[in-house]
Amino acid sequence: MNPPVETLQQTIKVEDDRTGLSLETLKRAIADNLFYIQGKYPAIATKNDFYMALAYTVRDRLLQRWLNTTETYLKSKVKVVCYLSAEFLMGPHLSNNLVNLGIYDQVRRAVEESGLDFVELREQEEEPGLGNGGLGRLAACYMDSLASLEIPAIGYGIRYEFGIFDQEIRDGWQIEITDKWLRYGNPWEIERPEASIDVKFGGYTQAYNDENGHYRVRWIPDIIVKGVPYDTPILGYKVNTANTLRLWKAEAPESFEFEAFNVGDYYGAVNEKVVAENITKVLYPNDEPIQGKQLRLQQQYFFVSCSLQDMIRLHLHRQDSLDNFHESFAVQLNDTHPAIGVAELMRLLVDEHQIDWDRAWQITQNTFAYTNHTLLPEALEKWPLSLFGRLLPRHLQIIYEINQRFLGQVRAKYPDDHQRIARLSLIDESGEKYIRMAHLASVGSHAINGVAALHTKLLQQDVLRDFYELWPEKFTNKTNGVTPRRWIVVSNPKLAELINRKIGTNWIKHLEELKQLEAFVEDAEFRQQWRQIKQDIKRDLAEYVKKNHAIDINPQSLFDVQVKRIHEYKRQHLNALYIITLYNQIKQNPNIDVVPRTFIFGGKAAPGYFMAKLIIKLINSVAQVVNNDPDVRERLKVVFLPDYNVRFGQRVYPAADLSEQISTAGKEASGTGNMKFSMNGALTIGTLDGANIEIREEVGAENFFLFGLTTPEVYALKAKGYNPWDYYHANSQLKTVIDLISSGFFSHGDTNLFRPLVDSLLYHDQYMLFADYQSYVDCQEQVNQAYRDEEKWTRMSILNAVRMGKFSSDRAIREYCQEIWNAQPVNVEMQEYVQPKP
Ligand code: OX2
Repeated sequence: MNPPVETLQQTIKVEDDRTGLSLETLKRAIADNLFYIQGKYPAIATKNDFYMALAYTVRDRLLQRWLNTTETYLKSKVKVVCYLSAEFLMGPHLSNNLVNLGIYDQVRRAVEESGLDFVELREQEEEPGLGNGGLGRLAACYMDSLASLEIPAIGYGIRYEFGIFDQEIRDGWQIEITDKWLRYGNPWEIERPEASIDVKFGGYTQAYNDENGHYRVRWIPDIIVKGVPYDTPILGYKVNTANTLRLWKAEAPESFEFEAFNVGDYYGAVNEKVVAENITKVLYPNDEPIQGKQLRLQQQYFFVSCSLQDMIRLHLHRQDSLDNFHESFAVQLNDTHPAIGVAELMRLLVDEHQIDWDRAWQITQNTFAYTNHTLLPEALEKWPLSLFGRLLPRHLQIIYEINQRFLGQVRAKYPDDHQRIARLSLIDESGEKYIRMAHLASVGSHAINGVAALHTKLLQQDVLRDFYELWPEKFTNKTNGVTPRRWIVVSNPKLAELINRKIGTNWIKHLEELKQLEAFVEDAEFRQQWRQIKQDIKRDLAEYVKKNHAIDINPQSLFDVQVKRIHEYKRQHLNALYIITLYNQIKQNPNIDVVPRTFIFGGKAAPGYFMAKLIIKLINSVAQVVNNDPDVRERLKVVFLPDYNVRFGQRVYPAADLSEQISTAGKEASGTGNMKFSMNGALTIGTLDGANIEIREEVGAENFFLFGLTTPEVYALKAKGYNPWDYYHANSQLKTVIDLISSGFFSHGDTNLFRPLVDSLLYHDQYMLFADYQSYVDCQEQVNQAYRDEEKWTRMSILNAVRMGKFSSDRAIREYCQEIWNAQPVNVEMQEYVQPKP
């Protein structure tokens, strides 16, 4: 037992190197950390050493808030939101923490007065790329908003040793390089081995009667893996709240090694360790599920089990009974990756805490809520029953039990509707048997949401239609949002400063207040300032591209940007078709008056996604021809910038004039890049898909370049029988473009290179590029006309940015809190640091 607190602790005032904010103190702290943590003095320190010294200096200044926050939550019985996500794409921490602490300028000065280059140090940080794209980045924006709104929250996920691969482009092709983000250490995390948790895998189950004669099941596993938590503070903007991101690393439990060692199987013991540690080695680099990969299911179960056991421990620390677990925690499932949590919580409650099934089920349903992020049928997760049963035998039994009771309910409501029952079942029995994870999530949750209005509607009508008919009250829409802290204040400080001068700083936490700036749209001086900022940032980007990629781009040209994962439904190749169209126009008439444009692409392709990789190759091949043709005379430039990530996003969104959001209607659940561009004053060319629809509603149809089929039109055309050849034959411009690719013009005469891509368009065109082609080209012409009128364009740009209030992640999180989680803000009081007596 620990001795009473009073005898151990005394309060001391700390205005020292560890927390002080004066210039002198900050400078001393950096020097001190360099010496005592990095073990270096300036003469021999690397840039990274200086970065680490700086990072620790900043971390020291948020620890007090972090500890106070944790303590506040432990002491009171407030409800804590637990965001379960296999991905958290946090981006660099340093700048964000400086902004949220409100000490950016002060620390920058201290660094500079120490004779160091602040920007150079800032760029040293390795970004934790623990996500693939939108889904992981959404989790990161939501963590920022939860903390900024002072909502108690924990983000639970996986500490992958290798995050998303680094992308290089060689000879126009994507090459994947392993991401060794932990190589030089991670100053933002703290390992908490004392809070480790055991997770079981494999083996078999045994029925038995307990001392009261109740029927029970125990699980005798094959192996046990230890989950070690690594905690990172997530500070809110100018508040005391610092929530925790808790990521689990898999290790072998020492006891196992020891046993094996005793029986002489030393190598076997070491191998066990290797197998265990493999679980959190690498992030699967797909934005679609990897069907049937055992390691992936192990990852999912591993982090979910650790997290739920952790919650139960925290709960029992605050009270005696698990009966009101759902009043302690609201658990959000970020897509189906953590959906196994439904069965795991049932197992923990029923098997390990002897709660009866019905009560456990009530608790479980009241605890979970499920967010769906995609309608693509190939992206709906399902696990082969055989694999599942081998790895998680007890969970399979529990899922059968859940299913039996659930289908009983369905039968009562729809007697004899066997097809409906088969469609709703948690088990797909149409061929090889599968567990349908979206069904498990839907049955085990009290709320189900899509991520944009259209997406939620389509969920209700299509993918989850039967569930919607059963429980319409469970469904709500939660349109995505992004954090204005990172996506304006951190990434676009010049714009933030202009806004601050006009309307103060309230907008940073109340984005809808940007509306006040509409009053300045007719102010010529303001428009000039607005333009100048965009111009300066474009010049910065041009310099960066020159320095890092040795390509000249013209900062006066229209910056047309498409950055996102490479996927056929996102239609980067439609953009490429337009570039070739423009190129052909110039070749036919070299003196044609075109608006100079720089086409900027960025994005990674899943390593096994052949067509996506071929699209990258096509873009680079077109770039090579267009950029080197003297007839083009620098009027068109095409650049594919390698290794698109959060950091590069921060550079490119503020520099964009035009944002490409051109997915086939009905395919992009929401999109979040679309919001980041618009907030930074880019205009959108887009389809009526995902959140584009709502963005257009907010900014006004006259400030949005709309083209393409609507979702009902897409469905109708598909139903009628879509034939891409009709478009090919009817549209000579389109035919010329396709023929040029086929001819080998962009591939040094190789007519085979792009054949798979061309054939897939001509023979299938699943994503209907040909149907939207002419509408896209015409719309791009409207973009050109608008860009020629500088004042008009600036007005449109301003109106886009200032009408984006709805798309703050603060709005989204407020809605989740009110309509799904029933979570309230909690004020964290700053206490003085309490140090143990010597
Ligand atoms: C993405 C969706 O594709 C995107 O439209 C959405 O904005 C984002 O999630 C955040 O909601 N994996 N990534 C996504 O869905 C899945 C599955």
